[in-house]
Amino acid sequence: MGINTVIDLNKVADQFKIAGNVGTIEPFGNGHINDTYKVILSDSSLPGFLLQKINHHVFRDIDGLMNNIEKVTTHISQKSSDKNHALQLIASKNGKPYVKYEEEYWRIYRFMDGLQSHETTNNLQIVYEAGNAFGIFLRDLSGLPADHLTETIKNFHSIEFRITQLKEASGNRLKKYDTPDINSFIKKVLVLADKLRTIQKLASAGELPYRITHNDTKLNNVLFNNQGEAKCVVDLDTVMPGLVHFDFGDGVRTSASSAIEDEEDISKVDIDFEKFEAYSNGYLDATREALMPKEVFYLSESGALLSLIMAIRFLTDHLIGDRYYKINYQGHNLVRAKCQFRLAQIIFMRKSDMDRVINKFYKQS
Ligand code: ADP
Ligand code: GN1
Ligand code: MG
Repeated sequence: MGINTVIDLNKVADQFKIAGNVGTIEPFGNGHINDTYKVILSDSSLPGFLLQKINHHVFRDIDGLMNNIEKVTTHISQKSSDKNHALQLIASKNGKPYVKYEEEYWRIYRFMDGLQSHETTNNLQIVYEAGNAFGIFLRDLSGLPADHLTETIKNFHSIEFRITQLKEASGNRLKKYDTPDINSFIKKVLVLADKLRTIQKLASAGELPYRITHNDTKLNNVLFNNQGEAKCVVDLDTVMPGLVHFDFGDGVRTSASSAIEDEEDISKVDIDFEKFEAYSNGYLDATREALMPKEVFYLSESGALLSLIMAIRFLTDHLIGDRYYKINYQGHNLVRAKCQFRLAQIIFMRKSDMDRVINKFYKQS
């Protein structure tokens, strides 16, 4: 019997301090890395829980990871005026933030009843709110020194590291991938990567500050109420020292795109400028005072950078046989890579238009 049967999941949930009897445990969410379940209590009028199996092939230092999450949730909850919507870990019966059960690692959060995430949206209020929520997240955590957190995945958004990984994967790939179209695709990706090295170079030279950033600012990592107000930022596994460009860029990639992340019809892939305006407005409303002008100056390059990093990561995973991301079908990672590459190209071409928008909202108070 596999670990993910109902019986095993009940045994896992039983390791935590849950007030009430567990009724059902159902798969939940659309994450590419961890396995997430909703724990519903027998008395369904009581709030439920969110159970997660942490992917320990991706997150190698589980102690360091959970230590980060404890520090971040505590800090945010202290800052928040809305404690009801602050993300809260539930301790194990041994008082630990996670449990090791049959060689897998598990944790539980309080379930945020009445809130929902969106995979994509055309509602500009939701886009504004997503930008604003991630901006507030960055601002709130600016009071916590960046070196207090462990780097949960080394070089996570380093373009140089991702290029090296792609070149290695390309060099070691199986014969079946040795097609002219994949070769020309890899070449095009590397050409654009070469044009997007500035942000990292400046950071390495100490000209852009490392802060505590979220590093996975996808739209579906914000929970909203029924009025479209952002109430809670989730998915804290990659919260660690980073650049504001990683957060703003990944937000643009997901919240301001006109297509889903794995759109097969490349002609549908575009940046939606109304959404870009709304996201920038929301983000800068929260961070205007916290950011240095130099950080703001390079925000317009970050959407292309993060889309390209994602294209490289998906392409690399495709070439090594889909070992990192969950896939729904054969070739899924290549479809994702092509979509993200197209998005990166388009955003790169519209850099000066983006600059104008960012400047407008930066100067507006
Ligand atoms: P993954 O790392 O796999 O993306 P997440 O932590 O983002 O996992 O959780 C998956 C989804 O579950 C999120 O997109 C969000 O919709 C939902 N979610 C996460 N945490 C909570 C919570 N505490 N309460 C309610 N829903 C949540
Ligand atoms: C992964 O876990 P999830 O689905 O929120 C990935 C992110 C990517 C994202 C692309 C730890 O995020 O970096 O941006 O997929 N997380 C990790 O959809 O690699
Ligand atoms: Mg997530």
